[in-house]
Amino acid sequence: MAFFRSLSALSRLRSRSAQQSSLGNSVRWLQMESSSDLDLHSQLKEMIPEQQERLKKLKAEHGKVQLGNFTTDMVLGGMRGMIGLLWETSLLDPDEGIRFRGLSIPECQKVLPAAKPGGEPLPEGLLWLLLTGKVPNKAQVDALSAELRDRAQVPDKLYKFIDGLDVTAHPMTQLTAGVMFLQVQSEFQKAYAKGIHKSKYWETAYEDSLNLIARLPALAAYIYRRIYKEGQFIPMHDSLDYGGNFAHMLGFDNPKMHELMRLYLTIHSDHEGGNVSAHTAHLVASALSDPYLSFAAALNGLAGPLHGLANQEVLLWIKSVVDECGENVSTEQLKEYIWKTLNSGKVVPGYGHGVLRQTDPRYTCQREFALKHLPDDPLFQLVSKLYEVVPPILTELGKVKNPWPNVDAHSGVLLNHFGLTEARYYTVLFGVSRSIGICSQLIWDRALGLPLERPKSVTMEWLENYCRKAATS
Ligand code: NMX
Ligand code: MLT
Repeated sequence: MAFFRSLSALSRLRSRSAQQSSLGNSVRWLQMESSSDLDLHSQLKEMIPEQQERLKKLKAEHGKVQLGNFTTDMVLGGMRGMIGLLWETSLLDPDEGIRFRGLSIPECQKVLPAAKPGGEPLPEGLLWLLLTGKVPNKAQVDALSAELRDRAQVPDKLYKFIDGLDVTAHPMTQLTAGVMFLQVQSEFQKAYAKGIHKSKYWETAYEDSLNLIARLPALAAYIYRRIYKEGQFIPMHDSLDYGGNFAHMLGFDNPKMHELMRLYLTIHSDHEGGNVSAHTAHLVASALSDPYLSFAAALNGLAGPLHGLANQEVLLWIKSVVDECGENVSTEQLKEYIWKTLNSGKVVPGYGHGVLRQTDPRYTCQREFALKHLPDDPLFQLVSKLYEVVPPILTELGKVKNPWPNVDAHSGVLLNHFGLTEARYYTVLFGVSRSIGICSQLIWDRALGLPLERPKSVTMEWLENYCRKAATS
């Protein structure tokens, strides 16, 4: 019997390593289970010295290797394409889209543990993957779910503080203010004030990060219920996973909405380091500002309409199409509406990207979710129609580098379908998810001792003189 058990364990391992080789080589698989295997902190502690050595070797052996030239266009054009940051948790390919520690979204959907067989990945599993580069098993993810629930308590004073804000304040403003309120709990800040050695920074950054990730759903749900549900609050469930619990506290207990929330929180978590929110957090954290300060800064960037707020703008724009043309809008009417938007000097929200040059795989997996769970939803059908009509028009404009939809083009109609109709709230969901990626990298920033970020800036006069000299030499 024992022999058969070990045979089947062996074949499980074999099929895992076969999967591993086809899934990219930065991911490792966990194969043993002891109590320390269930503990994320112990796993990290074990990995850190090895990664510190790796960075040291990279600097010593390849520190002077050129990574490319940069041009005046890049300096004037928002640093597109300039490599300038180390970001370990994910990498974005312009055509393929995001890979989390080497794994694409469909691969994550396949290998990360789900709440039930065949379901969407649990965001706790993604957190584990981003932090360690290893695919966790279900027991590890369950342990992390329980740990996050244990850390989720927020002081009542937080709610009183939020109540002191104008209820009409944008939900993102309330979220950022709430994060700043929680900053007094920063263990990193306390340890730094006591003069802790720099080799120990990551430990308290880890504490703050896990506490912050754990506490955000309660804060975010409070803001939602305060603004839209007459302040009738729903306490945390004592056994649900992170995504399920968040949906529950918001007031949504349809199992499909729980699945949507798990998928949503997984796919919005990280998009390499150069996007506005991640880069902001990385920059602020490089001054040794604690995770709360750094993440609050990131949220302020996410609240901009060219970044995270685009998810709000998309649903409002789609609803304005319906208001003006009805749900059964014809292709001709749709084209006219898009041109009207463009001719009034606005962007078509949810389309285009600073890096991507194809349809965002985050869009595609949301489309697959819609095809499975809400194929007849009229707004989903409108989103599908836009996919056919918008790209040729943006291409015709002649200046748009990527005419394809991004993550925000799809998320609103899914939430709207399950009753979360308040578009102004959508960026808060993005923010809760983004904490997972930003905090994971921030812990590594501290573990690797990454330095203060301080690029060089120049004036137009400096550039003019430099370019003149370059032309004559
Ligand atoms: N609608 C109209 N014009 C656009 C669009 C669009 N969707 N996308 C790009 N353009 C314009 C852009 O405004 C710029 O015009 P101008 O030269 O007059 O300033 C020109 O095309 C070239 O821009 P790109 O180089 O293609 O794009 P860039 O990297 O500068 O900006 C975005 C990327 C995402 C800011 C831009 O595509 C956009 O504004 N999209 C709509 C807003 C949106 O969906 N943002 C969400 C991005 C994802 N996220 O969650 O963060
Ligand atoms: C993101 O998820 O951060 C956005 O797609 C923007 C970006 O990557 O620049």
